[in-house]
Amino acid sequence: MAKKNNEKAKTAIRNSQSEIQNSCLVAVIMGSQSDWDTMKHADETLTKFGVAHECRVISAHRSPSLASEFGSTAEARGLEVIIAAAGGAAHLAGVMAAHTTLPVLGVPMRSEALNGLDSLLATVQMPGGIPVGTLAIGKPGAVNAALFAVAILANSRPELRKKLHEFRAAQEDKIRATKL
Ligand code: RP5
Repeated sequence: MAKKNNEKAKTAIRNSQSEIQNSCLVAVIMGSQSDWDTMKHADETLTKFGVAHECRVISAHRSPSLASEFGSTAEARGLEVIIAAAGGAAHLAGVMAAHTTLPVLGVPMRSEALNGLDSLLATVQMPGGIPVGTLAIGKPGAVNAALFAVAILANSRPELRKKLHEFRAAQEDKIRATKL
């Protein structure tokens, strides 16, 4: 079962990596394929809201030229938000922010060595002048980064704003209906 899921994850990343898609509004990038299990939740959330997006593996350290090229061309390709996830010495979001004025949302991955504290500090502690909006470690951060991206896009897209209101109302209904 785990093997099947892993194959599915690999295919999903391969498909999304095939071409740089010009029509995408959001890019979900991550430092390693090992981040996909967490970042698939950002992918799922954006899909739920019908937001055109691409998911790719780009490493600030292992593929620095690709990272630089991706960040520098993002605006011209029509992207409006970049979600960048990385773990450990997590520089991906910061490197993206260094190359673009688009909003960059960083998602720290839960690392084996320090449980994500390393990723969190590396992502959040940007020098003044190059902002990264950092979300929570792991899955909640992946989901919230996608919701934050939707909120940014919703500023100029009433249909997305409506969907966000509906999402919040459904969430509240669920809490109100919970019987213990
Ligand atoms: C980071 O190093 C990645 O974002 C990942 O979270 C971490 C470990 O990567 P792998 O060694 O699993 O490829 O660059």
